[in-house]
Amino acid sequence: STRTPLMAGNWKMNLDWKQGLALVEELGDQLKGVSTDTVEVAVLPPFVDLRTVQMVVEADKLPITYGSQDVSAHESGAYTGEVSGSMLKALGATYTTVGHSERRQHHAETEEVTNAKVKASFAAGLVPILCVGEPLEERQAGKHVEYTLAQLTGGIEGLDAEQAKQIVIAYEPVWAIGTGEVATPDDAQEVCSAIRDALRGLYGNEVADAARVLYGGSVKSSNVVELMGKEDVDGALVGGASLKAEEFAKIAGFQG
Ligand code: G2H
Repeated sequence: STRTPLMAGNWKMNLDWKQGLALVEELGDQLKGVSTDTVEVAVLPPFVDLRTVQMVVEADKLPITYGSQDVSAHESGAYTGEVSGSMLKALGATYTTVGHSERRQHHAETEEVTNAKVKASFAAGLVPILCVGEPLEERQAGKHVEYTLAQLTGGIEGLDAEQAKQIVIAYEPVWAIGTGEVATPDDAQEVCSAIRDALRGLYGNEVADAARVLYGGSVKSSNVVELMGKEDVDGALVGGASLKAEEFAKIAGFQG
């Protein structure tokens, strides 16, 4: 396919700014051994680390893009504690994660909020990485595709074709997150291809062939090659394994 693979490191609530600085510098070093012409490497640090990441990436001209783990649904104003898309854009961010299952679970983010955040991202010139994926019960009941597609269509509602083309969808089955239990490559392919088919049905071939669909959930250097071998898996959203520069660079260098 013509889609450039994306390996995005979701640091979650880890690393203070000094540790984040050390990690991004080390990642820059480690990536010297990786052909970054054919893969895009991104980091998604906590808000308070973003300025540091920006400075290192710009100063050292690192082949790393970056973004946030969340964004406000609102543009600006009296929303104490929130961070807007335009603030992130001003830091040079390319992406923002939206609707991660940890946001849905622990911060009660609804489908409506997720959709509003997706729209706020585009309005600010950011590309949302929309996370979708089923909990264990839905998987056991065989309803994982249905459940995930409902999150997808709810999350992208109202987008135009240009936006849908740019969006990144991350399929993260909740039972595989941070548990060490990775979905099999076939499990990942089944849902990633269903996501692409849904985009095809809604927006047509051009959008479906351009939009990147990632897999997330316990991705490591030891399982990334197999996952990336699947036709509709265009990259990975990596949590735990993105906190070690050497390991994350290995994941980014999956093509050898
Ligand atoms: C899933 C993933 C990154 P981990 O949340 O978003 O984390 O790789 O630690 O399972």
